[in-house]
Amino acid sequence: MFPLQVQGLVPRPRLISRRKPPMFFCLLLLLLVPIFLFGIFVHGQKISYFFRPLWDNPPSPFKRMPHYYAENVSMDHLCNLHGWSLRSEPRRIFDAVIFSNELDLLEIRWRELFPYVSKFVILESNTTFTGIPKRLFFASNLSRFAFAMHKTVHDIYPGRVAVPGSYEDPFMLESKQRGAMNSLLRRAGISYGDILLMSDTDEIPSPHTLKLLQWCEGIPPVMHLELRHYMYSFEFPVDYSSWRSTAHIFGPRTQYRHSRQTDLIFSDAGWHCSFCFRYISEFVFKMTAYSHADRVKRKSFLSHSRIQNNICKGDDLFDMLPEEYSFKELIKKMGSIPRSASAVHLPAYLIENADKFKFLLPGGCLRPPE
Ligand SMILES: *[C@@H]1O[C@H](CO)[C@@H](O)[C@H](O)[C@H]1NC(C)=O
Ligand SMILES: *[C@@H]1O[C@H](CO)[C@@H](O)[C@H](O)[C@H]1NC(C)=O
Ligand SMILES: CC(=O)N[C@H]1CO[C@H](CO)[C@@H](O)[C@@H]1O
Repeated sequence: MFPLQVQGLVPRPRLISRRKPPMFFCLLLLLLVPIFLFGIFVHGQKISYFFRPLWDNPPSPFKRMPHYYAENVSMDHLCNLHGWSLRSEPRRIFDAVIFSNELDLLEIRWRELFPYVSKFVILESNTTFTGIPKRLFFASNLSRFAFAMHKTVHDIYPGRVAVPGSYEDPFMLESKQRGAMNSLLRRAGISYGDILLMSDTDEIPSPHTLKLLQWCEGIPPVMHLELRHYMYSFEFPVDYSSWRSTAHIFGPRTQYRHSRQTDLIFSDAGWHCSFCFRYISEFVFKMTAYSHADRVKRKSFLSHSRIQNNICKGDDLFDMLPEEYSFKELIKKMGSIPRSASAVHLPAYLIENADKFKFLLPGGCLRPPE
């Protein structure tokens, strides 16, 4: 009895649901397909970034060199721990940056590295990498850097303004400026055997890293510097992913670059503070001047209130997903960057002048417009 009842009951709902659905499904599809297509249209980049682990291969891994340091340990002992030996005299260090508009970070960088650097070499263009005319932020704020003028070699790169409507490849303009940096370095008097640091203004090697480069014999001729990556301020530590900056023993074949040059990377060698600006107007400038200006997909991305909101939440300014090559890493990094309350192991000049640089420290996320 019982099984029969079940058999009799089961087909009925099926019959009912067979007759009605077509109309209903058609309507549903009619609604969902455009929503789906619109979603792909609007979030195409996000979707493709989400599936990056499927379509992109990770770059070949770096070989991480251990880095030993503690306060007040002798240079001799530190060199030995790395398998190097102590030199009888220090190497000269040349710190070369192509400057955009990071005035505050440039000041922290130069104050922090001043005792170790022989020459600060700085190239500033009067256009951005995207071919937009740009004020000469460094040249018009020289008084702020007067303390380092006797060590500074500065030049202005005559940029070309992009013709409206034409496309200028920002990476092309960037590489031309790197070429100009090579001749500026020679003018600065660099010679074979000197240390040359190639980094962006916001990639700051730590003083104890420079001391090792200066004082140890046996360091590799080229190594990347693994920097702790921060976003907006030292309140938002992202990870240790920053690798582009390099330290070279200058030689006949050294060329100024900002890309992968060797498999060696020196661990925990400093700080990379991206978009660490004092004023909202500086964020807007950087977002449009930057080699990835194409990431500004909508005008609303440049709205001051949206930028301020994202800074305080630790959210991405371009509404993008992190560039990760495994789903595990991607999911770990999705969403806002968690805040840190630590201001330990930061540049000493920043801590000594904490009042002047509140915006870079915990609790300082609110930024004036300009
Ligand atoms: C630093 O080292 C020197 C000698 O190596 C020692 O005399 C001095 O007390 C040390 N200072 C601290 C703060 O440990
Ligand atoms: C940049 O400088 C060069 C050389 O001084 C000049 O010819 C050019 O007009 C300048 N461009 C802008 C956008 O100011
Ligand atoms: C602090 C300071 O002097 N800032 C100046 C830097 O240069 C710009 C012009 O490029 C001026 O507007 C700032 O006042």
